[in-house]
Amino acid sequence: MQKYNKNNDPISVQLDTKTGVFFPCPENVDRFLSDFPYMFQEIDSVQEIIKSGDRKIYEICYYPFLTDNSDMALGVTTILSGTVGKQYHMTKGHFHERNDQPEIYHCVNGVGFLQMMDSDGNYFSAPWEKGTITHIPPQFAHRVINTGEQPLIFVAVFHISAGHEYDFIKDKGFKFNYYEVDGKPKSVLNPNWR
Ligand code: PAN
Ligand code: ZN
Repeated sequence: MQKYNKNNDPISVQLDTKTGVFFPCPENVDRFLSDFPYMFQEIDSVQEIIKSGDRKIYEICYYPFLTDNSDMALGVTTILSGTVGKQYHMTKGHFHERNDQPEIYHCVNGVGFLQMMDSDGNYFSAPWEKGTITHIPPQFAHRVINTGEQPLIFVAVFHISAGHEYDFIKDKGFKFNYYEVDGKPKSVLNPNWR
């Protein structure tokens, strides 16, 4: 995240849970397929999409609540519906740099799964729908999959100092990937895992 001024007064922000429009949005990040092609297993489909102009997979709006002695933040993520080949759209996924930093994710629209995994491969997948709130303990990587036909929108609450560590997931992936099989989501062991 960028550097922001501190504000010790209470602040309220507004989220439209149907559209994901969040106001005010001081920092918006779009993630395209070409930003994380390695997460998707069907290489021909990945190359075809990128060659024909790329595709936005999700966007995040970050809002920092910095005071003189605290650093809470919100991130509102909207994952567009779709698949790359048969693999559903998802976030990159990451660990936190700090090993004492949990996070709360709150699904406000759509359906899918929140995958969580520690570095030993202990793995959990929480089925998600509008209204599901999940506590992600420290030292668990987290990644969200949109398996529905609507945008999947979720609110993340975390400390900015938690940091993002993407390399482990980039190198090893998650233990399981989600594919559309006969119109339904199916979890399949990642052949590249370990
Ligand atoms: C979230 C994520 C956001 C995007 O705010 O950063 O959903 O996912 P990736 O960071 O994996 O691309 C969060 O977990 N913050 O800690
Ligand atoms: Zn996180």
